[in-house]
Amino acid sequence: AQAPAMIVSTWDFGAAANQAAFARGRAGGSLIDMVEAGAHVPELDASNHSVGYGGYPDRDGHVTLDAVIMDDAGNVGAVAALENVIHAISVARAVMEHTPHVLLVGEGATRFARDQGFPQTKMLTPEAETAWREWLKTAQYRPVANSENQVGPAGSEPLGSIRNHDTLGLLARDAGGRLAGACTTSGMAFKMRGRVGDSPLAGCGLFVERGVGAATSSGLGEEVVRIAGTARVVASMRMGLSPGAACREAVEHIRRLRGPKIKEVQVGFLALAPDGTVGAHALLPGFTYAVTDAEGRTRVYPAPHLD
Ligand code: SD4
Repeated sequence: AQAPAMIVSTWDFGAAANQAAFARGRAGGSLIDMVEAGAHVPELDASNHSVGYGGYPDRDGHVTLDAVIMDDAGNVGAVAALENVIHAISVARAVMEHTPHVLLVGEGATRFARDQGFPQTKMLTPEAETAWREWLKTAQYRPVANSENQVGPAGSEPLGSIRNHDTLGLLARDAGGRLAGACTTSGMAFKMRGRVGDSPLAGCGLFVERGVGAATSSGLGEEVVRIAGTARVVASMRMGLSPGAACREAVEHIRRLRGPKIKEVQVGFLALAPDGTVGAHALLPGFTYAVTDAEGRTRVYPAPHLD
C-alpha cells in the first residue's frame, strides 16, 4: 500500500483519530480502512459526548448515531439515527459494501447492523444520562455558539457549545492523490427524536470527488444542509478555489443567507485537495483541525473565522 500522504480531521480530538488512521495506512490499509480506523477512536471514547459511545442522547433519552463514509470514486454508505451500535462508521461501510443503497435510517439501520453481526451495546453511559436528566429540568432546545469561552461543567453548557457539538470529520489522501473521508456523530445533544443532521448526508457532512477534493463539516447541521455545504465547497474547488478559499466562501454564503438568524451559530468546514493542500474556515472562533503529514507528525491549527 502507498504511504498515507495526508490526514486531516475536525477539532483537536481529531489528532488521535488521525494517528489511528495513519497507523492503519502504515499497516497496509486502504484509504477507506484508514478513515474508518480514524473514526473508531472518538466512537469508542466515552468522554466524547458528541460521537459514538457516551454520546448525549436525543431528548427522549435514546443515543442515535449518524455516519457516512465515502471514497473519490462515488462509493458511499451512510446510516442515520442508528441505535445500539458503537461503530456507526463501520455500519455505514457495510451499507456501502453489502447493500445496493447509500443510506439506511432508524429501525432499518439498527436491524441491518444487528443482522451484520455488529455487537449490540447499551449506548447511554451514566455520565451522559446524568447530563440528559439535568437538561430535562429546563429542556430548552437552544443551539448557540460553539466557541472557546463557552466550555462549562459537563451538561451545564448551552446546546451548541463545545462539548455537545463535536463531530469527527476525517479526510485522507494517499501518495497518489486519491481521497476518502468519514464523518461520525451522535448529532446535536437532546435533539428531537428522529432528527438527522448534516453529518450522514453526502454533500452536506462529507463530500469527496476524484481529482478535485474532499470536504467535511462540523457545527449546526441544519445550516450546512441548507446550502449542501460540502458539495458546495468541492464545487468551488472544481472551479479553481483553494481549499481554504472554498471553505470561506461556504461560510460567507451561510452568513449572507441567514444573517441575524444565525448570530451565535457555529459552522466550520475543512477541505483537502488532491495535491495535499489543506484549508478550513468557520463562522465563529473556536473551530480547530488536526493535520497529520506523511511522516505521521500531527499538529492542531485554529481555523480562520468570519469577522
Ligand atoms: C449535527 N453537525 O448533527 C452535527 C453536530 C456537530 O460538531 O457537529 N458537530 O448537526
